[in-house]
Amino acid sequence: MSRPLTIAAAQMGPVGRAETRAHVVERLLAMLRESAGRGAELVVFPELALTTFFPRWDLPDEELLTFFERDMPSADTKPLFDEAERLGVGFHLGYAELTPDGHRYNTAILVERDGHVAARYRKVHLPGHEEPEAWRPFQHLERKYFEPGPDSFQVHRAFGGLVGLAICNDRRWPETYRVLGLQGVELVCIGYNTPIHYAPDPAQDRLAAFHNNLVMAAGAYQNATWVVGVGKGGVEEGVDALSDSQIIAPSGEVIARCATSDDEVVVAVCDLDLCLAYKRTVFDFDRYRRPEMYTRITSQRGAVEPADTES
Ligand code: ING
Repeated sequence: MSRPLTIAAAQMGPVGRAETRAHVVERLLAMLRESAGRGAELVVFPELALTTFFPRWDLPDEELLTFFERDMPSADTKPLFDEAERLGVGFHLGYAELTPDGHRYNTAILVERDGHVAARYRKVHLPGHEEPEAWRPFQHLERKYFEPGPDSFQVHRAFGGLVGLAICNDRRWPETYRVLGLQGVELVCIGYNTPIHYAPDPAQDRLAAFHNNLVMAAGAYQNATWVVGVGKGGVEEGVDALSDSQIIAPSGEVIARCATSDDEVVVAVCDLDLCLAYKRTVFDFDRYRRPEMYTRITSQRGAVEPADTES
């Protein structure tokens, strides 16, 4: 038995501060068509795919709000929805959302092959800082510009399987995958915009690609799910961001990986039934997990005080 789903990771190169939505959508359409031409049924685009990574600047409100979408689709993005439906291809798209009642989220949607929005997720783990910090070479003001998503990680029936969404920093937290794994997830779509330089601890910079694969491969294997991680990378407005987009099997193996820091499509046939080979053996949660033993660590640190090198 197999349930093949052909997936494209549609990585983006830099998006300029002044790049129009229409021009970005043209780039997305080109990758959508290339993906469809190579048999893809689902195309995964990055986090905040429609704009530059604007949290790198401290912006006045009037400019800040130009980076948010009030409608999805909007007049600028509708061509993407229309072409996808014409091609019978679904897609994942990350963007900055401004809701009618004024809430601002870092959002991702999953659009099925018939054009309906099968899932919408708003980023739970917001990294960075709440106010501008002058010592940084660039800002990371997601915690100022976005509210944390109000909903947890949710699995949706789509593309013949069980699909979950997560965004960027979410991929670094094991809870993200386990909350989805406990719902039987078979595919996790994750867009990211990851500056390579991590100002609070530059020693981590050299490990950006290593950590990117580490967390997604671990999440995939430990929850018996496919993971598709897709970046917007390259030097964007002077800041070098990680590309390294990849399609990861439930085994934890990378079966397709981008090789550039530009707009690049990689495609793989992902058999969703491969998840069952792990869910029914090593990660048979009902048989082997011991949740009754975990409650002591779920929400609190251990009994021993963590080493406090500050003192
Ligand atoms: N970006 C980064 C990410 O989690 C970051 C922020 C970079 C956190 C490096 C820790 C280390 O990939 C977003 N947008 O979350």
